[in-house]
Amino acid sequence: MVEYQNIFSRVQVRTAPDMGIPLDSGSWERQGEPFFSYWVGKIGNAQIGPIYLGWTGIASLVCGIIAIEIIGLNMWASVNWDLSEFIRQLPWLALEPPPPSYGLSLPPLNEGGWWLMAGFFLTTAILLWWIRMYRRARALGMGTHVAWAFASAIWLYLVLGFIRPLFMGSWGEAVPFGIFPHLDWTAALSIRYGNLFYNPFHALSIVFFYGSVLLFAMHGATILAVSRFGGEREIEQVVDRGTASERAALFWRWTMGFNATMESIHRWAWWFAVLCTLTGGIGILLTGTVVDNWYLWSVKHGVAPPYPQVFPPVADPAALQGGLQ
Ligand code: 07D
Ligand code: 07D
Repeated sequence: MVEYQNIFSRVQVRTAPDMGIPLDSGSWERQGEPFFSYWVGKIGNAQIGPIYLGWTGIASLVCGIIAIEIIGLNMWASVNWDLSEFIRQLPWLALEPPPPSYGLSLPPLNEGGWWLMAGFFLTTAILLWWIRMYRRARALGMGTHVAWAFASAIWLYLVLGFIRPLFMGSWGEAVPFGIFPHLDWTAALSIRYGNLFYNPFHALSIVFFYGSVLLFAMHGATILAVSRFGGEREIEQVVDRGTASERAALFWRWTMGFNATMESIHRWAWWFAVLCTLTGGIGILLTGTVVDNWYLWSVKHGVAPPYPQVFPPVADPAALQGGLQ
């Protein structure tokens, strides 16, 4: 039976490299001499390249490299250009957004200007990459589902670093660049706005996040389990349900009474992934703009109980007779 517990790919196609379909005249040539790799073949297709660059791809890479360079050099400067300290402290180093006093104006470079510039180039890189994905899908006559799923992640990214700061009137609201610093920001935002757990959109985002993991595990495991019947040839199994998809369906109908189909499971996966960042972005956009304290909001709406009055109310000393006025 161990023979059928296949976790890593065991079949590798070795033939003349597949160059892909001919492209229309507006497109670039695909770049690079294709080659095969045994170890890459264990986790995916053994053929590497050719890659399609195109001008959106090149422009995106250039912008991405500029962004990383601005971030990296600023971090390096913050440890006085000491290379070993830069490497040692890298996870803690940051490029911070401007202080709140600058609002949405252009700050000096060393007070958030570099952050603004890095953000501009990173965002441009991400948007250009989105265009690239959309256009490559169209060039292949595919649907644009991947691009729209990516758009949902970009939505959350834009809310965090651009749209919400715009509504709040300050770049200082945005996320810093840095590995631990961006976690500190995440924790601080939650505390500042009364515990993000009480934000129903954060809860929804978690539902779809956990749900994506569960669905991915269920689907991946199911297909591996029926791959001895050709189950990984999913498309054939959609249009001509074979014994693999029959068994996969039956397994879930037996164990939980309901089953997705070979087609619908991919819609489940797509929607769960997309809704994670879609609901998340809504939750963050409401935070500080519409709702200032999610815990008090929950108390008001009967979701959370108020804290019991254990101690007598505290009087503000300044308001007492004889206090400083
Ligand atoms: C596995 C695909 C590959 C992608 C990887 C990430 C960079 C950044 C930059 C050194 C699943 C590549 C990372 C290019 C390098 C510098 C300056 C995707 C896979 C491997 N986070 N976050 C991480 C980003 C936010 C949070 C890790 C990005 C919000 C928590 C990595 C963004 C909030 C935890 C990272 C972003 C938040 C992390 C691993 C953008 C709320 C962790 C990511 C653009 C959502 C985890 C030390 C990963 C960790 C982690 C990147 C935004 C919270 C550095 C690029 C502001 C709680 N985040 N994050 O595997 O270990 O993703 O942190 O919005 O615990 Mg984050
Ligand atoms: C960040 C989308 C943008 C990414 C893009 C990718 C590159 C790199 C490199 C290829 C991740 C660009 C990529 C540039 C290219 C290479 C190599 C997606 C991003 C465009 N939370 N929380 C979430 C949980 C708490 C907080 C979501 C759990 C505390 C804040 C998720 C817990 C506090 C925010 C989630 C928990 C807090 C979130 C993120 C538990 C901290 C957000 C979904 C068990 C003390 C974000 C509405 C996601 C959000 C978010 C989970 C706890 C704060 C479901 C499980 C209470 C501020 N939290 N959280 O997909 O949307 O992110 O909130 O405790 O902003 Mg949370």
